[in-house]
Amino acid sequence: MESTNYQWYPGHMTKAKRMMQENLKLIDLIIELVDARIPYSSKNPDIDALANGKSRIILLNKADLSDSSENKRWLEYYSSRGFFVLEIDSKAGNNIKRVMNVVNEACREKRERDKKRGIINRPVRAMVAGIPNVGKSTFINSFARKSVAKTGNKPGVTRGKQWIRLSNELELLDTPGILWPKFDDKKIGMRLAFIGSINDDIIVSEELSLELLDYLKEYYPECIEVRYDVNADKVSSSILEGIAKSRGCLKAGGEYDIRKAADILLDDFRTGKLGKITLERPQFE
Ligand SMILES: Nc1nc2c(ncn2[C@@H]2O[C@H](COP(=O)(O)OP(=O)(O)O)[C@@H](O)[C@H]2O)c(=O)[nH]1
Ligand SMILES: [Mg+2]
Repeated sequence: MESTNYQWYPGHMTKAKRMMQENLKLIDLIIELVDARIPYSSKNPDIDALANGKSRIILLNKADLSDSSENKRWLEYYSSRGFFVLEIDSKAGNNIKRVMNVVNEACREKRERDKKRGIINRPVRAMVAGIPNVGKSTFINSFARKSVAKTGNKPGVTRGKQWIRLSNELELLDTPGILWPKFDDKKIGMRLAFIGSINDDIIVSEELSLELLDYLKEYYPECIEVRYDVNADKVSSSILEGIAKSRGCLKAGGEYDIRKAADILLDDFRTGKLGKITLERPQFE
């Protein structure tokens, strides 16, 4: 299992890409997980070229942590781009039962094509994919538990790969495809760091927290005000100082410990204590 704060080097990316290309040969359907708090930046764009011709599902995972009105807009956005979409919370299992309906929708055309060619009873093969820490393993466990329990099926082994037989119509590759996060753009890198998906060491937490505050004070000022009792209508460095003050983050000499306040803010955001927050707005053309 890949770990949290996975560091990506060119070697990792090449390997992930190669694995993805091999797995894509075996499947009909890609179930791609993105993080509902950053549905754009947590989606690897390279997959679109590699996935040419496959049925596509996008699941907005961790929807328990994101803004539900923004979830709706993102679902619309990806749906308008030809994806089948659903918001889910893999950890609590919310909406997981509906995934099978979306799978069936996404595969309808393929099944009809098969039928016309006289191919019957060939299950659709799917793979779960996404960047590290987006919730792939949690989702597979939850989805498999919910589906397998109903059908009483067992995992199967085929062509050297482990498949989980979810129904007579669907088999899921039991190891997810790891997509490489793409952060050539500094903004994207920042957003991936906000959710804790790339190593904190790359960007110092103080800088990161100031960037987060720039966004929060514009879109979710009440979240800052409610949690820290700090007026959000100030420059971000003053807000951070206000957080240090209200949380009693002091250094030995009595100075505010800004680094500590930054870590509190980032941790509160990541764990949802700040509220349900989405950090990106879809751009409809
Ligand atoms: N709040 C929340 N946490 C989740 C959800 N799905 C996964 N997680 C958490 O995200 C972390 C990474 O999940 P994991 O399945 O290991 O991600 P993977 O690297 O893509 O396989 C774990 O701490 C999970 O408990 C979700 O829908 N909501
Ligand atoms: Mg995993």
